[in-house]
Amino acid sequence: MSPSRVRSLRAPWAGIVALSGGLLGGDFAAQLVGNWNSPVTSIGNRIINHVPSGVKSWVITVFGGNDKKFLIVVITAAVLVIGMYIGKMFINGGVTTSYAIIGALAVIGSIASVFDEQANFFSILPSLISAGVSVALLKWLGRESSVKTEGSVEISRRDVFKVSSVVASMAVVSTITGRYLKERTKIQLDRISVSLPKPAKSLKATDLIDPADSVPGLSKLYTPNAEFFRIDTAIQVPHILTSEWSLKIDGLVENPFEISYDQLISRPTFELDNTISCVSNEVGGPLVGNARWLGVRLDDLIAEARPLARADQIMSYSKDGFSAGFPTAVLDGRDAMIAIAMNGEALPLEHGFPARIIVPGLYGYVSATKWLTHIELTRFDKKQGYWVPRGWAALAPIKMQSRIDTPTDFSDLSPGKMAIAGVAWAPLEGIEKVEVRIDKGVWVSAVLGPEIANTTWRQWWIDWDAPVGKHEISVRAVNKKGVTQTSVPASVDPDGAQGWHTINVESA
Ligand SMILES: Nc1nc2c(c(=O)[nH]1)N[C@H]1C(S)=C(S)[C@@H](COP(=O)(O)O)O[C@H]1N2
Ligand SMILES: [Mo]
Repeated sequence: MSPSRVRSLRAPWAGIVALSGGLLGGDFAAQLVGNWNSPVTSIGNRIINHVPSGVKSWVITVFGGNDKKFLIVVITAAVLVIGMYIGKMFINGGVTTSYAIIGALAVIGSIASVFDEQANFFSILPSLISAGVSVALLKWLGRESSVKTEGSVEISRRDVFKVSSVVASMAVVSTITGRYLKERTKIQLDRISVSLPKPAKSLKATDLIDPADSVPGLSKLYTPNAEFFRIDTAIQVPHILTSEWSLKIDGLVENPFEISYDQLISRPTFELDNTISCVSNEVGGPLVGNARWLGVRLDDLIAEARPLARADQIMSYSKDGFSAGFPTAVLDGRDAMIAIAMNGEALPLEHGFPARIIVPGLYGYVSATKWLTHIELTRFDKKQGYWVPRGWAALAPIKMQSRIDTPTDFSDLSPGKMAIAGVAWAPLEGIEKVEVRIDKGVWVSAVLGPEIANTTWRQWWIDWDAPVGKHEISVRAVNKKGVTQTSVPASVDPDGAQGWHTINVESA
């Protein structure tokens, strides 16, 4: 092709790139927001609903089940034609006209979108985003053209190439996220369609009076799933369908076996109130939460595999390659489980759907494998869990801790009556007493919230009439064996933080 011929192709191509880039932008926004549709879909929907039935049946007879695809082909063709026209306009100096055409398309898309199901005022945003992106791309293409003398815009070959590459990458990204979101929706549907088994052993209803309802700032007794801390190495949450899930138990056992999700949940289940904490939780930190878990006994399952005497470690693996190991001796009758539900719902995707391990008294990194797929009986001198070679302890029981939730560190208060309140945990022993000390005075016993289990945290509070001035507040717990939480500080590394949570506040 001659150079001038190539140049004359630049105009329509630029228009097509700008217009399709815009549509991709709108489509991307729609993918991210559940009840938005991409402008193409909205316009397609209106066409499908309004096309005369004669035309519709003609399309169906000619294109059969591909009528939707036919519509997409028609719309794509329209985009090409309009894009070419916009490009020509733009280059020939009709910059305003080309923007006006894009604006008109945005109006059509917006009107189409408000007739979509579940539409609201914001449903027009994808169309507006599309128009915005298209205009921005055109501006970019024309940016080097020092004002359109004699009505023509210069577009450099380099810019056409750049903008085309950007739009092509947008297409790739949008396809990948589109696929990811579609898959995620599939797993979400699977999750909400799980019918949770009735536990053979039920705990009391969780609707007891929660002191957090009357003490502002105090942690709720049960941490809602949506507020539960999340710690994992997964860049993307693994997607596992219950129908495709299975758990293999093998290694140093006489009877290795594998069970499906249905087999798992048809075993006897039980409920467990249990607080889990991350070893990386600083004194006073947020990486701790309490939930009612539903699951299957882990010791029973392991016993069925008949471990060999030389196995001293239970190593669990997740679908994404994470692993965690703890001593076989930990299964001493405590309620360790393969959990399938959390606070009355199937495990949230972020918390390990369809199944994870929960072991009372152990930090998450040695026990609480999410997206569990494999348990191996092994030896500590043979295998290490994910975090152990990275400098964390092989054995990691949760340390006794107490935390001041309110007031918060460094806060400015108004003098007067308020509550000092928080939570304390000491699995498996349970919390006997929590004491608070203000300005290095005497330790005062706090009121304790409901005791639901020794494996959970306990809420505590005292009333305080804050005088004007600066104050230091500390808290410490005592477990049911009479052991007082140590004042000796330790950092989280290698086996968990310790020391008293102390905060400084000022009331003025
Ligand atoms: N698959 C997998 N499971 C995992 C982890 C992980 O990185 N991957 N992190 C563990 C750690 S370190 C903690 S503290 C807990 C946190 O559980 P949560 O995210 O449900 O609060 O999950 C554990 N289970
Ligand atoms: Mo953790």
